[in-house]
Amino acid sequence: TLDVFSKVVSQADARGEFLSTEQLDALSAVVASGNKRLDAVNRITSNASAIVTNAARSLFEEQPQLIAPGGNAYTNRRNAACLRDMEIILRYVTYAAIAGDASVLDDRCLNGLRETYQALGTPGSSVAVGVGKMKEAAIAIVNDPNGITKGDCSSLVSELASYFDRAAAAVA
Ligand code: PEB
Repeated sequence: TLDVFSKVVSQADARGEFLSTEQLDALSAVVASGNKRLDAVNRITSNASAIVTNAARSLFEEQPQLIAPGGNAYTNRRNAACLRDMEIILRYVTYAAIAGDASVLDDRCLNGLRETYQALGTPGSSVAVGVGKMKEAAIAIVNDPNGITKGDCSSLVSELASYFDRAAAAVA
């Protein structure tokens, strides 16, 4: 698993070249927005359990068949497994956000997840809906102007959104 710096280094090394101006500019932007990135991940991390439980509650409200007899999240054990899965996915999204690179999310969380869900009879499209709900909540928390110096977080937020989208697409 790589962060945005090691990713660029390995790409350059694979070609036996120095870092390009474009690569250096991109890394420069990552450094310049470093405090925003740390604040965003800190906010999501501090609110992780609320993000997960609210998303799951809303998913089960929309898709009550999941928690009805015969549903994949029926029984406390499976309901807990569902919350746990959502938390795992959110955790890896925060890792990707801090690394500035999706590889940790891909390699440690999403790789093979679709097949796992198929084997378990877990509806991946429902997991994807839950992930989308976590995305909306996380972005709202990151963009909350309370208690922070107002700044432009649009590029960081779209990067963050892309990690949630990637997780949703991997299981949908
Ligand atoms: C992936 N999820 C489940 C299992 C695994 C994962 C490996 C089987 C083993 C177990 O139950 O613990 N584990 C999880 C993950 C990683 C990992 C993401 C990444 C590193 O190691 N059921 C629903 C909802 C959805 C859900 C749509 C949103 O109806 C999830 C939550 N996952 C769910 C459920 C189970 C499960 C297991 C209910 C239990 C299924 C069962 O045992 O029948």
